[in-house]
Amino acid sequence: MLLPIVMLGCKTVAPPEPVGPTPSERQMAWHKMEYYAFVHFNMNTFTNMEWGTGAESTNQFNPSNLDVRQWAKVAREAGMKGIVLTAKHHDGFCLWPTKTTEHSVKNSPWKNGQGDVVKELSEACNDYGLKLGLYLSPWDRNNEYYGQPEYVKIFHEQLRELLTNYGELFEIWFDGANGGSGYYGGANESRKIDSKTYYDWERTTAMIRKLQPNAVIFGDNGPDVRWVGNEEGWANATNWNIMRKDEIYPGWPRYVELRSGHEDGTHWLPAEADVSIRPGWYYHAAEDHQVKTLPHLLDIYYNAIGRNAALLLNLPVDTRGLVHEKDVEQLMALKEQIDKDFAHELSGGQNIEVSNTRGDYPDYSAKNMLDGNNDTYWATDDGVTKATITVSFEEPTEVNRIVLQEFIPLGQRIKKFTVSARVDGKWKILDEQTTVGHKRILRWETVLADKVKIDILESKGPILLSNLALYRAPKLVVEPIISRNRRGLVSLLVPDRSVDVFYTLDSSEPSMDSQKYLAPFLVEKPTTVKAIAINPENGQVSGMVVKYFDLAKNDWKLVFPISEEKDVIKLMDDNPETFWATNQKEVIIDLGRTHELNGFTYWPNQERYPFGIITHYEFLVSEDNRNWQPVAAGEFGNIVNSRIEQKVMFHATKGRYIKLRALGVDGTDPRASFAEIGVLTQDPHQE
Ligand code: FUL
Repeated sequence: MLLPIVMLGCKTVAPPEPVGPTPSERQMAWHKMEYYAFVHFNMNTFTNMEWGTGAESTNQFNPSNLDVRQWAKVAREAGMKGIVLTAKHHDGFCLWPTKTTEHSVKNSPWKNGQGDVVKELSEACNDYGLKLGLYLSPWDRNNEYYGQPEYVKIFHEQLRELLTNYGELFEIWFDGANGGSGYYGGANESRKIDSKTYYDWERTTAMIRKLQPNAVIFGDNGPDVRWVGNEEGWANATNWNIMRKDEIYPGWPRYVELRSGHEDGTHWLPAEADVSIRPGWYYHAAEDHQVKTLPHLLDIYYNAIGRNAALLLNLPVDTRGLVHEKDVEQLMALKEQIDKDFAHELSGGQNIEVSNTRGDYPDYSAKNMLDGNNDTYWATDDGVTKATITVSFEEPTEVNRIVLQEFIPLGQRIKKFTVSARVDGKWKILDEQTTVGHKRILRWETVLADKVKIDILESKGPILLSNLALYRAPKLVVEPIISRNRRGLVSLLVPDRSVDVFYTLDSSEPSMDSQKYLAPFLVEKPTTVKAIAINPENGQVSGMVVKYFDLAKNDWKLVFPISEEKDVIKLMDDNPETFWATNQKEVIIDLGRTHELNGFTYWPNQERYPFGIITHYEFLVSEDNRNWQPVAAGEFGNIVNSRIEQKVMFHATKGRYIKLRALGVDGTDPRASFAEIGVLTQDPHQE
């Protein structure tokens, strides 16, 4: 290869040679996007499914108020750079009026069959400065020809329509789920295909390259972007952009390797981390209370983008055709916090020293890491694979974040590094890590340092860094999570332990003058706990959280059914995230002694795929476990769609034993499930 040679006095300084595989231009453009939205919106939205069978009627697709501009506005305001839409999911329904099948919007009541969701979104993305990507499921549970060569033609034709009619696309998304049971034009059978050969991937790729040369192709094995190996939104701390691609095929089960890449990879194949803001990919009203919290979303951000992966965050658009208010709220909370975390860069105006600079030439100087331009970089001499970068502050400075970026157009190199700070004259290692790649972000507890240094300990070649940035993120101030264990011990937890928590037990508003939370405390009697979090540094106060606890369950015993299973405790451990299920349709609990009871509570199963949710109940009370008094019976209205705690009040009745009987259970599973049962000796609303 002929390299341009720079003359410097009598010295020549050649640019570094690439190391290993390098990204294509389209991959580089994609790397810069980092954060974009997934939208799962399709037939499943209306059938309340995650995977439709393909037997759905086109009449079922009928959003009441579809507004793709709202999606685009939300994505834009959230700081995302694009949207990937499920143009067709496994059930085969097409969101555009395709010529290839009748199973599309053109036969739906929405806009009298005149609508085209893909077109509308492509226009909205244009207007909001977003890029558009499309998900086209190879698996099609509706199409009668699925499994035969005929379907592959249809699939390719669908792809052609999408690639030609909707402007520039940045990503084509192919899912790994392939083949299995389905409707298949009424055959209702199971069909198997060979995911390596059936779809003619070579032809598929060639068509995309020809019609959308700038679009990256996502698939388990790329060819441009790989799956990160989980649907939780995180990559491994060690994450290479390269993989031994020829070993991988759609459905490849070596998830651990997908999370970390291959150090000896043969192809550039970076990871995209996909995760939904709710448990499901599609909208289910039952999950309205399960939108991910800010601390959870922040962890996703740092463990995906901060670990050299792109983040594809899913918004399950609802049956109206809108991103739900609760999702919008959390997205904006994430944006606000990220903006705060990276508000002030600390190293920019400071003195930066490096142990080696390529040819001592200014084009490769350390300053290039601080110029906010990722096309310039600091580089070391050939053969120099260890180096130290030291940032000296004019005065001791608080710091708790670092962002590092390699100049990846010439390959990913760094294998091991540490970050240290000089605190009170002593060096302290803050973190030891492996890869950097396009972007690595590290978090640690705030230190007051006059110097920060990065020791690169191992690299595959000369070191090339385009960005180094230090930050002092503020403390995360969010509402405490109030929980009680079976023994009655109440904890008030916040993610940042240096944030103070104050609480009251007498229903008064908590403030800085209230009791400060130091350790779990006992709440055995009916009590309302109110709590806030306060940042001791600046007095920032979180929202207030209120939780009512009735009797603690320490002395409770399950007396029917008699079970040796250790999980039985989960129906009365004060933790609705855990559950117990039984074939018996009733449970009897001994409360340990007689109480005056005024009501009971029932938490339905909180699993992603719940079963055994009680829809119709009877509740009985007894003093002796023989003579039972029915005190309440009825329906838990809408419990399947909204899986929140149910509270039922009844006339004050004395009793030591309680019986909850399931008169109706949702679904076909023979069991009834109980995430939590409680009693009310007071009306929590009267508190
Ligand atoms: C999965 C699919 O099967 C899910 O339904 C969803 O689309 C997700 C993003 O990919 O594998």
